[in-house]
Amino acid sequence: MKKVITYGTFDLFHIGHLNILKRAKALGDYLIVCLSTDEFNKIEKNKETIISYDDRKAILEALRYVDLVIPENCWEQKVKDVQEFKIDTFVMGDDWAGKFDFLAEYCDVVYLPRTADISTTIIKKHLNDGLKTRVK
Ligand code: C2G
Repeated sequence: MKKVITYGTFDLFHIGHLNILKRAKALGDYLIVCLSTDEFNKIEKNKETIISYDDRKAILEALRYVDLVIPENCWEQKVKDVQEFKIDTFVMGDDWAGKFDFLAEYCDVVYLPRTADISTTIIKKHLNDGLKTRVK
C-alpha cells in the first residue's frame, strides 16, 4: 500500500484544497492529511482560522480522497510523521516548492501546481470588501 501525506490549514475549504487532495491521493492508495491546529495557525502562521480545527477535520474526513486526518502542531514534526506512518510520498502545492526537500532522504517529495485564482485569503478579502460577485 502506497502511503501519501500532505499538510495544511484547509480553512474555508475550497476547490484549490479539493484539487490538491484529489491529486495527492492519485499518487498512492492511502492519504494522510496533517491538519494545522488552531494554535499552530495562530502562533506559527500568524493566521486566525475562521473554521475550528474540529470542523475542518470533520470536513476532510468526509472526503473520499482522505483516509486519515492527524494534527499538525509544529513545523518540525514532518520527519517523525513520515517515519512513523511509513510514508512513500510527501505532497504539497508548489507555493512550497523546495521548502521540504530535506524529506527526500525519507520519501518522495512532490510539489503540485496550485489551483489558480482561489485561496482562503482571496475569499476573506472578497467578503471584507462586501463584494457580491463570484470569487473567480
Ligand atoms: N493549495 C492549492 N491551490 C490553492 C490553494 C491551496 O494547491 N489555490 C494547496 C496548498 O499549496 C497546500 C494545501 O492546498 O498544499 C493547503 O493550503 P493551506 O490550507 O493554505 O495550507 P498552508 O497554509 O500552505 O499550510 O506545514 C505546511 C503547512 O501546514 C501548509
